[in-house]
Amino acid sequence: MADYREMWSLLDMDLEKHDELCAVLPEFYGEIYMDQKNRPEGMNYFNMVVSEIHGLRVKELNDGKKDGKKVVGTFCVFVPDEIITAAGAVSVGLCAGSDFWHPDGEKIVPKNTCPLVKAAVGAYFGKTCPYFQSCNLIVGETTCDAKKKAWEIFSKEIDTHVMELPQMKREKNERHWEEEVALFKEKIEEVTGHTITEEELYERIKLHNEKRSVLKRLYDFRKVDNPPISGKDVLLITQIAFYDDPKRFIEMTNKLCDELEERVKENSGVYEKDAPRLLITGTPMAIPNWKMHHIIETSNAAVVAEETCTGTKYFKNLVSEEEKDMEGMIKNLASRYMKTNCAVFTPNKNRIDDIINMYKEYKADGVIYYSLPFCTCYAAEYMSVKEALEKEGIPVIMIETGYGLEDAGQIKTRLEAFLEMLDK
Ligand code: BJ8
Repeated sequence: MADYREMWSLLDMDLEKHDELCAVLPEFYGEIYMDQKNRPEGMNYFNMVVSEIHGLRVKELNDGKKDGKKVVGTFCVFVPDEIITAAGAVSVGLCAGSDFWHPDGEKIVPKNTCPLVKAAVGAYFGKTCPYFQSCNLIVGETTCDAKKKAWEIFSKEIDTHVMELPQMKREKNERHWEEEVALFKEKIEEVTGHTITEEELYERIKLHNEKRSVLKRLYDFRKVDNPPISGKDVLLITQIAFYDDPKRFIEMTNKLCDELEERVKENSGVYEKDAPRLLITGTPMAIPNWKMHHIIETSNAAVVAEETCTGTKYFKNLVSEEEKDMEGMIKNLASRYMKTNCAVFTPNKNRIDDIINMYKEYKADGVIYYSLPFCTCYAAEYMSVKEALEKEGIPVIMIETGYGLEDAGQIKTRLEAFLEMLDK
């Protein structure tokens, strides 16, 4: 990575502490990613993005800011990127996936807070994340309790807008969500000083649909008998989708998909023959949380899909392109986002259907129910998911784990026992 110290210093970052993070990431990434066999060439672009994670993209954001562009940080797949980008602003995902940020987070939130929230709080207040430092606005949502309280903490320091996400999906809740999406548009217009036109919003709806479609194209390659790309690589690409420039991301992912198409024709895969195929469901895996995938894929098994927000929840369902008037587009946006089956909803039966359908579609042999510690909604939902999967004869195991590697050996042992009992 080039020298960005001047930029980081202008962003008021804690340079010394940030150096510690920069010193460990390349080795960590190298161990997890660069040793994979038969990796597609197209992954070179994503390697470059990671190597420049706190450099090039942050520079792009800050160059844009000099031209008046605003940066908006988000934490949940319910926040409509279309509205942010239609106003000429840039959207970046801020969920944090490393325990590097926990000590700073624990100075502010209780130790027994979900690792994702604790890391985000630590990244902001420890001044070690240039994305946070670049934001003009952050957008929260009323999803889980940990996040709701985090918005109150952030709002003392930075302009914070909270979208009130209903916890049920009745018709009145859908109407309420539509109002929230309209209010969000007003807030974005206020922050950017730009009134979004119908043409601008329509163009952005098409662009983000295109991004969803390219991710779907990528995930479809994992359905074949001999997948041409690892689960670890696909997870990385999805994580990058949250902060890369959307047009460039679409172009580079399509390029990779062209290569994967050729690989499928040549039957060139990345796993051992007959490797057990696993579907992961549960809490999101923010970058650089690659722990579960790494344990699975170094245990001679394959991750063939993720029913998570850093998986299919991010791109499933397109926004209807039928309406071109503002009211119709807001309605269509609200309706698409409300189809996301997050465990904060009650009831949340559709998530179970999604898991069963994906198990069949991706020809999985078993399901890993992944939960971050202290995430009550996902942990509690395990009981009903397990019951439904068992009825269908689908093997499932729950693994609750945080970001630290201290329990990696124990997880590997449990996983190996689970793999042995799969019908392979
Ligand atoms: S739509 S999953 S991105 S809320 S893991 S912080 S729920 S205690 S991240 Fe999420 Fe939106 Fe739902 Fe997806 Fe809370 Fe649980 Fe932590 Fe979580």
